[in-house]
Amino acid sequence: MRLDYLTIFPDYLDPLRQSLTGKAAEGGLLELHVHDLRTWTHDRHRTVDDAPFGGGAGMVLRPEPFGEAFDALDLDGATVVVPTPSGTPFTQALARSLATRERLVFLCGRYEGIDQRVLDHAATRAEVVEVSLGDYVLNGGEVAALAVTEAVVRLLPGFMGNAESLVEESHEDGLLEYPVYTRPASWRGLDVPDVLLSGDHARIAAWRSEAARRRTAQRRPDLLHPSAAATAWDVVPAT
Ligand code: 6GU
Repeated sequence: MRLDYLTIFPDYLDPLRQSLTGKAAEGGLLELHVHDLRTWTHDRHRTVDDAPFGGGAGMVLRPEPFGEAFDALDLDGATVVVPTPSGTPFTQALARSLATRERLVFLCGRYEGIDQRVLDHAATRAEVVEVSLGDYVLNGGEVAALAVTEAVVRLLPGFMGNAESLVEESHEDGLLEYPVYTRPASWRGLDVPDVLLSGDHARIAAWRSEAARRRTAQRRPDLLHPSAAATAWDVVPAT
């Protein structure tokens, strides 16, 4: 898979070179290309933004540098991913879908956003997906692009050593993950649930499935009953 990032803060994406994504790039599973959007400016100040037409606060990223970048990077056939709080919610299902693409191009916005025509134009040359990590506001798309990248790349065949840990984890089955424990069996007066020490694999599986259900009902009722979505995040329970 080839990944391109257009950003005015290329250093923000340095973490891609580290840890598992960095290894995957070194091993040839990934090709990473981080581009400074200012590469495609021509004025002395390398201007990328301007005031919004119609007035209002903040600045908007101008279309021309993106247009030149699209031409230089040959966008055709790629999937363009635009992190924005007004995007469609990024989910494990969307991560799985993006993991099937040959090439993702991330457009990282800053300020009030990217001129809408950038997205409209890109949509004539590529598939465009606007994604949001959740209902809160980040300063720009870079951190979100890192999050999306990590969620997608770990699903690529050959990325993870242990494919089973992929199947067992939160959201793969539509539920949150059950609590996990390791040694010691007793620690600071807190004991690991007996059933996990029993060696009875059927009972362990039943306990885990019930624990996952209980946790999901408490923390994310919307996952069990989609109509509960509106109230799901109003409170943070103690446990
Ligand atoms: Cl994907 N981008 C930005 N800039 N802010 C966000 C977000 C994305 N998701 C939540 N807040």
